[in-house]
Amino acid sequence: MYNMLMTRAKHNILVFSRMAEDFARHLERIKGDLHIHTARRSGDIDIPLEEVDILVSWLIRAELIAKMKNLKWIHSLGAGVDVFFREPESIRDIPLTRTIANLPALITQYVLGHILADNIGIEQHRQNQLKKNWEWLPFNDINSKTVLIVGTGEIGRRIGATLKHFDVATTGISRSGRQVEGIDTCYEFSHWNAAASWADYLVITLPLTKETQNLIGKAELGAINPEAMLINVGRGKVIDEAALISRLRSGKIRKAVLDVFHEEPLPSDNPLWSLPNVVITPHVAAVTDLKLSAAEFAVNYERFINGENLLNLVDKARGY
Ligand code: NDP
Ligand code: OXD
Repeated sequence: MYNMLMTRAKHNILVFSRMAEDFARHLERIKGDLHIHTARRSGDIDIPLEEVDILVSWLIRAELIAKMKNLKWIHSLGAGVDVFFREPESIRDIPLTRTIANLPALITQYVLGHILADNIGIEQHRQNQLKKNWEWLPFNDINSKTVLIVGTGEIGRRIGATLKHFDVATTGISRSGRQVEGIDTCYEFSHWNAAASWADYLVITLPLTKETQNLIGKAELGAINPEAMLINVGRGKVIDEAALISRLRSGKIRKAVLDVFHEEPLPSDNPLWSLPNVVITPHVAAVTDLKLSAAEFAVNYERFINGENLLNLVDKARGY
């Protein structure tokens, strides 16, 4: 609970983002004594940093946050909050919330799109068309496939629940291994080998934390069913990228759809660009809808001024 007297006062909100003005426009509906400042880069900030009460951002340097000495709340404009934990001392004991909004729905469409396209063989049919090649390709009902969802949080659960409409068998892996709605059976990561060797599609939706960095290493990649397609929409650094390249090159993993990478933008000399069995997208599996996200923020702002617990709070100890 927050101190009512303190939180009833005027609040300076700094929206620091390349979409700052668009997001701030939606905040104008919020009633109350709040002053919204927007900045796309540090040079644009028009308020002394120690006067910022609430920071709304996603990609921001720790040194800037460290100078906001009176910060009372940080809200991430993205679902992944790993950037804030690069230098955790900068966020101190300040509550950190994150955006959910449209992200699980959108990322589900991305994942489903790629799974269905692969299962139907859209790319092979297109290649055949270009060669005027009338070739019958097998097209099995997706309900005969198994999808392993690694990370059964907001995004993983939504993907699982949507796959259920196609009667797909789903397995989940999470830190706790707790059973969740929308996924048939969930396990802890210690069951990776069995689950990965069984799956036709593996969907990684893990956050990047100290524990998940390189969690899927050479041995774990080695356990994946060679016929499987791997989709990574979580964070690039949860997979050992060099080991992944080697497995893909030797065909020991059939195909990968990658939206996130160790380094973004993906450097032009990264071998992933030219592997024929890799589909690369530039971290677009889900993009925050600013109106929905502002509405989510507005609900939390009301809770903030009423001294209530904030929603979508990040657990600082776990880092997600
Ligand atoms: P949640 O916090 O809701 O869920 C995270 C899941 O990961 C939980 O199931 C958690 O387990 C599991 N997990 C955490 N640590 C481990 C571990 N060490 N071993 C196994 N499982 C673990 O996150 P969201 O679903 O909302 O988002 C997931 C990630 O997706 C974000 O952090 C972000 O990186 C990424 N993302 C990518 C986008 C894109 O455009 N590509 C867009 C939006 C998000 P448990 O349930 O036991 O706590
Ligand atoms: C992310 C996001 O965390 O886009 O990647 O929200």
